[in-house]
Amino acid sequence: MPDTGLYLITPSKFDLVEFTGQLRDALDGGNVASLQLRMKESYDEEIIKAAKVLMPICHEKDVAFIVNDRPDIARKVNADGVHIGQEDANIKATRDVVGRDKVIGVTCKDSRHLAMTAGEQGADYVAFGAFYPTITKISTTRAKPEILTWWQDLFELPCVAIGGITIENARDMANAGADFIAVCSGVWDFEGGAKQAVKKLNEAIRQK
Ligand code: TZP
Ligand code: MG
Repeated sequence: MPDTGLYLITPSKFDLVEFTGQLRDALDGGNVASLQLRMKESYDEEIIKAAKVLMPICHEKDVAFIVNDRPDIARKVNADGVHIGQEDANIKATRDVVGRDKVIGVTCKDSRHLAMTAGEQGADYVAFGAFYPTITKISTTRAKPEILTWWQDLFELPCVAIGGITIENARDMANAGADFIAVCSGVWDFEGGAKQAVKKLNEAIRQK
């Protein structure tokens, strides 16, 4: 099985100058597959401005840039993809907005049915969670690691594990079958700094 990838998620609110430094630091720590811009408390103009600043930093390091919730903004800034929830736009409408060559990721909570439906409708990855307690997202479902193993055994489409993932539990997610682990506070709030967090997460998810 290939190594599990690291998928970073931005905090929902941040100072752009400060976060730019934190992101550069994080990306110096080791391999990162993608960054999701998840600005839940900002105006469109702020999201677009952040995308314009952060996306080139990601692209310098071959990190895919994914916009949360908003196919329209993903298209406007020419991001690499969009991550949508069950309450956001549907997959077919999202595909029409972002185009065939962009990534569409879909939150499937703890539901096998939602994940299979997302796959049938053309999602490029499915995300399960939350696997551990998290303060980043308030009302969220709890998923068990078995859902990752079940998905990995049956389907080719990548699965992303999300919710409360830290350097302590990342290996369990990788061993359960996560193609990617998505991490927010486990990186940005790590006491040793974002660079160390990325380094240690890489060590944790590397297959031996
Ligand atoms: N979806 C399910 S849990 C979650 C999202 C966006 C929050 C992930 O953040 P953290 O800080 O890694 O738990
Ligand atoms: Mg959403």
